[in-house]
Amino acid sequence: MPDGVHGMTDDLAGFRAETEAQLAAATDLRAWDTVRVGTLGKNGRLTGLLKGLGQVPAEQRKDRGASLNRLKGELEGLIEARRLALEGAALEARLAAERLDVTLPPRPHPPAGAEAGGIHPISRTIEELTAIFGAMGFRVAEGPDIEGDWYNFGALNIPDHHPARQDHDTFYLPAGAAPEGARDNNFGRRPVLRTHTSPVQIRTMVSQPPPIRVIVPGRTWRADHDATHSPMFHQVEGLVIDRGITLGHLKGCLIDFLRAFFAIGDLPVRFRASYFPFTEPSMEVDIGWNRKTGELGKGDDWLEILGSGMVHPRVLANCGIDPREWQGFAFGMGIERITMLKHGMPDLRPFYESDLRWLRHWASDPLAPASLTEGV
Ligand code: 2U9
Repeated sequence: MPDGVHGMTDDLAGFRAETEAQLAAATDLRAWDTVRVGTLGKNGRLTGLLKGLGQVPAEQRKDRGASLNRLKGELEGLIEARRLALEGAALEARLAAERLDVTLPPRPHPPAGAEAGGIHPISRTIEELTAIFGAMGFRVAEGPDIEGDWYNFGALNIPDHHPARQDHDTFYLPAGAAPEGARDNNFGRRPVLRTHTSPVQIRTMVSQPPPIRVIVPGRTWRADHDATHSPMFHQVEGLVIDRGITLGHLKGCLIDFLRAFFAIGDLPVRFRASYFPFTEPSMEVDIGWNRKTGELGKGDDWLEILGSGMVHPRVLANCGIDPREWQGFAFGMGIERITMLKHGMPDLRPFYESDLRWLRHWASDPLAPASLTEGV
């Protein structure tokens, strides 16, 4: 039988040495895998030798088989050892490259030569509202600026003849201007720029079962422009729906909120009967202040700060919620207004004028967001 065919001239020690050299030359796991497959794989060199065993003359087969099996064990050991070595080296290299020196001093903020960005006072107030109401278990809900008539008015029990419906208050848009999602329930009327954030509470009630606790900060739109009114302004509204909710819950919640927001622990708060189509009874809420000095919490004058009430049973029914089982309260206030009062800002217009001097003066630190533990 010619040599070579049965591998008799294969120098197993040479094969081992060659494989060892190939492994040593494989400096990453890809190269290592090529060696592994070339040796132990289906068409690998060792596999080929084992397959050829059947053609080895019977008297040599036992010795040859034993040698090959020993070699196989050795090669498997060498290959595995190389894998461990390469993986270990890769890990070491990563650890060295990604090393963090935790003893370094913090980088200066802002970086040298750059101006720090700041949080706009409207955004800051929204952060504070979220921190205060968040601690009471409220979540933030959002919705579209372009609304359907039913969400903005109809569902809220605002009748057709209500002044808020008239063109001089409301920005109407051409039919078809509403984006996907706000086109439903227009009742064939023109889309509107939402005049309050209340349609978001309607969307919340329609889409999820009670209990509900949400606040809704966001942009609102009314055709009105002077020192204290802007055609675009921000509101925050709140809604609580649960079993057995009373005026007592409303009062406790709003008194706690006002004292936290204005950071005056004994801020006087007064509730005064009022009227809104979507709440019954309705109450306007005043805080104590000094009209002459503008100081909050002291003095004998009252300042109206927000509106509130128990959600009208018809509004609950409009949203498919049974008012005999569920009750709730709601409130609403202007974000610019409470921001101006808190900081003693005299004019509303600079909020939107992008005057860098004003922004630098009123911005707050982006690295120190509002939190109850810091005091808001
Ligand atoms: C639903 C049910 C009831 C929200 C409310 C007020 C009273 C209110 C104004 C304050 C100043 C708006 O920015 S402002 O002009 N808001 O007085 N808002 S109760 O009542 C709701 C809302 C949604 C479903």
